[in-house]
Amino acid sequence: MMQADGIRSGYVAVVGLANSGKSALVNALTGRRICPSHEHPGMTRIPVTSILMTDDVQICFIDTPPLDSGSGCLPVSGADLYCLVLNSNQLSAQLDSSHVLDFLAKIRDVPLIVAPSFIDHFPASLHGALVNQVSMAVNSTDIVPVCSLSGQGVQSLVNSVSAKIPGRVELFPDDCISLHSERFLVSEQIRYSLFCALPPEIASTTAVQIEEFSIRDEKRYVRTNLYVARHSSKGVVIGKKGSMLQHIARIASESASRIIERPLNLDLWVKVRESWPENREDLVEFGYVC
Ligand SMILES: Nc1nc2c(ncn2[C@@H]2O[C@H](COP(=O)(O)OP(=O)(O)OP(=O)(O)O)[C@@H](O)[C@H]2O)c(=O)[nH]1
Ligand SMILES: [Mg+2]
Repeated sequence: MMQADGIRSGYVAVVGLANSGKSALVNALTGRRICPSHEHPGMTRIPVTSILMTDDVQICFIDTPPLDSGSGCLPVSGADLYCLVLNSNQLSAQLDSSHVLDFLAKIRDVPLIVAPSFIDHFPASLHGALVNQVSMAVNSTDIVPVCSLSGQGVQSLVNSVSAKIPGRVELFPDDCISLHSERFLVSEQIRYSLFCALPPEIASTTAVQIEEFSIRDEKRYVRTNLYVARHSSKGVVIGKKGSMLQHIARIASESASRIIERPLNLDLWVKVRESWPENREDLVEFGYVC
């Protein structure tokens, strides 16, 4: 049902197994690279929102941690719609996965759209077969194959999602791009830059903690501590004469300043918090668990 002002709004949780392409898809759907997307599995550790505003709908997409990483609970409750992303390269295995089957059993009456991703790995003549395979396994008539890198299928998916968005009034101001603070969005881009620059075993055990988030000389000044879990990692993160740290800062500044639309002065400091990934208090402090 359409409201008087013509805008309908809703929440769409984008779910799937690790590395199925959820974050890349949310970025393609909204046209903003708010969600860190990387080949390292488990890149998304907590739900991240990114909002799409069109002439008639406002959709808050919620990128979620992998179904196979968590507690077995629904990744997000209260969504108006779920979009299940399945990697087409492993379609049979993903459809048979106990995590996917558990998820499908739990969502009950919430509408579902399935988006087989990575269709660029298949000739167009096989895309129909992918859709058929999904339709035989999943109780959904909305199956939209996508490639997030080229954008193929993304507008069709926006159309399918829009058609299922409820008749609720506009939830957020027109210029709202995410429900998170700028500070959080910047810290996620710093975390992403670690994966781009460092070996995965060091990136995944380096926590990001912003100490100061202020404006200096019309730039966003961000002083950040990077906590490594071992003394031996500190030198790797700093690099020869600070070269690695500069490389990390360059990647993070470029991606973060695009999101917050302001130049960034990123001041990175490397500290050691021995074995923090094994310490629950540290995990809570760094935002990895609630
Ligand atoms: N070729 C191709 N690559 C893709 C596609 N979608 C995502 N990728 C790449 O696959 C990798 C994983 O994508 P993500 O979007 O980070 O996957 P994810 O499901 O969010 O992963 P987790 O956060 O670990 O659960 C990244 O390197 C993406 O660039 C696609 O449709 N085609
Ligand atoms: Mg992700």
